[in-house]
Amino acid sequence: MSSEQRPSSSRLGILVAFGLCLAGLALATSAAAQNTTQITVEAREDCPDTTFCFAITGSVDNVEPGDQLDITLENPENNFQEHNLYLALSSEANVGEDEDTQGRVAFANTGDVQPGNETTLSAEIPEDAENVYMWCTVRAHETQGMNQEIELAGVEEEGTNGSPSLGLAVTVAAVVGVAALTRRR
Ligand SMILES: [Cu+2]
Repeated sequence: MSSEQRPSSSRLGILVAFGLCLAGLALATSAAAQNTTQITVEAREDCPDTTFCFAITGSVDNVEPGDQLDITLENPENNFQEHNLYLALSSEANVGEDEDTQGRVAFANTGDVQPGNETTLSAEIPEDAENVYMWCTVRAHETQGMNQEIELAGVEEEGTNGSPSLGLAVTVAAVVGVAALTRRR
């Protein structure tokens, strides 16, 4: 490499490195974006297959870890009992078992709602969640059908494309590259 070519090639290198910086920051920022999903859950006492159940209005198909989930729990006035809604990681709940899930494992809950009332709960889905379990803690409602599991979208293996760690790694590599090139001149 001749001495005249060297300054222009390192200038090009700096431009490429700055470009990588911007791409890395964009990746890191997009992966951290938080969405809000609004659903309504009706507490039902006249379910087709079970004594009690939840009936969801609205889609939970695109709820991701780190998102905000706003749930309005409605207890219709022709119901006879109070109901509530608790949210936990499925891994900490007794999903599909005959045993009640303890309320203390919940990361959010509505408290009891009497017939004719409704309440809205704003919950942030934990970043390490894969599936979320919602259930009613009143008496034996959970094992009598008042439970539902939500499978989260966008749950990936660590280090795959689009993760915050990849974006940060690209940014750090680009900054180190700029520092090295600047020192050489
Ligand atoms: Cu209930």
